[in-house]
Amino acid sequence: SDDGACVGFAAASADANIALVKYWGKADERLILPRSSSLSLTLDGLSTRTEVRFLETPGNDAQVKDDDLVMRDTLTIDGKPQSGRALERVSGFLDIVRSMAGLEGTVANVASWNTVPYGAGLASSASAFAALAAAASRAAGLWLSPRELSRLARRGSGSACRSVFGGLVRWNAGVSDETSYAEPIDGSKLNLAIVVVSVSEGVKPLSSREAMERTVATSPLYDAWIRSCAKDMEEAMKAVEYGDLELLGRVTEANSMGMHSTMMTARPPILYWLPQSVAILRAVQGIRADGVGAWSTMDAGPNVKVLVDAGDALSVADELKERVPGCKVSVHMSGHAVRFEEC
Ligand code: 2P0
Repeated sequence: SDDGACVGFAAASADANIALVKYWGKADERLILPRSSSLSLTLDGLSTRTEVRFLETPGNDAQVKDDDLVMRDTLTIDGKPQSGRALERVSGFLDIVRSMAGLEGTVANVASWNTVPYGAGLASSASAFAALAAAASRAAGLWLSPRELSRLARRGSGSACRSVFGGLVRWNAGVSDETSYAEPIDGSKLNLAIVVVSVSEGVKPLSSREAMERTVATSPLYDAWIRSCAKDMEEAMKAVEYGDLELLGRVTEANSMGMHSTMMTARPPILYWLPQSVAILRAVQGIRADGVGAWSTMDAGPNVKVLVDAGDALSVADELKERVPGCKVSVHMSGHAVRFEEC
C-alpha cells in the first residue's frame, strides 16, 4: 500500500569493501559488536544505491482490524519485491532509525539497486546496509556524523560500518555501541587494487551470520584466531603507515587462511571453498613466485580476491585468466565514502 503521506525521502549509494584483516565473530549479537577489530579496502565498481521513503500511517491505529489494510514496510531489490527474511531484516533495521527519529508511527518504502546482481555472490550486505543507513537516516530527518552513520550501519550488518568510508578503513571493535565504529586511515603510501576472481556457485551457501556464530561456539581454534587478529592488525597498520605492500599482503593472506581454518574446525565444519577456489589460490602463489606482488583473501563464499598494487592489477587479472581457465575476473580500484543524493 502506498497511500500514506510522505514524511521524508532520501537516496544514497555505498561501495562494497573487502577485509584484509577479517571480522569473524560477535561479542554482542544484538548490537553487532565484533570480537576483534578489522581492516578493509572499500572497492569501486561494486555498489548499492538505495531510496527510502517514510510514510504516515493514519490507518494503522487500533480500530483497523482488517490485516490487509495495515500498512507495512516494503522492499524491492533490483526491481524485485522482497518478503520474508530479507524484508524482516530491513524492517528491523528501520525500527532502529524510526526510534532514533521519533517516527514510530510510519512505514517505509525501500528500493535498492546493486551494480552486481543480488545473489551473484558479490553483492554484499556491506554496501547494502551502508546505503540503507545513509538513505534511511536522512529520509528520517537525522543528520548523522560519519561516525554516527558508521555505528548505525553496523547495526544492520557488521561489515557495513566500514563501507561508510572510502579507501582503507579500520573498524575498532570497541566494547559498546558508542565505541564500535569504523574510521578511514591514511593509505597514501600505497596504491591498492583488488582483482576479484569469481567461481560459479553451485550450492546455496550458509550465511556469514550463521557461519560465524557456529565458529565462535564450536571451533577449538577460535580463541587462538582472535589473539592472532590483534597481532595482524598491528602489523597491517604498520605496513600501511610505511607503505609496505609486501608485509600487508602477507598479513592479508595469512589472516584469511586463519579465518577459514576456524571455519573448517567448526562442528559441523564449514567449507566455502570449491575446487576452482583452490586452483586460484595456487595461481596466486605461482604469480608471486614469478616475482609479481599478489596476495589472496577469501570471505564467506568460493570467490577469491587478490590484493595487488594498482599498477599490476590488469596484468595480474590477465595472468589469472590464463592460469585458471573458465574463471571470471574484475578489477576494482579503491572506492569512495557513502554518497548522499540531495532531493
Ligand atoms: C569481513 N565477513 O570482515 C568478514 C570476513 C565475511 C568474511 O563481515 O552478521 O555480513 O551482518 O555482521 O558483516 C560478512 O559478515 O555479518 C563479513 P553480520 P557480515 O568482511
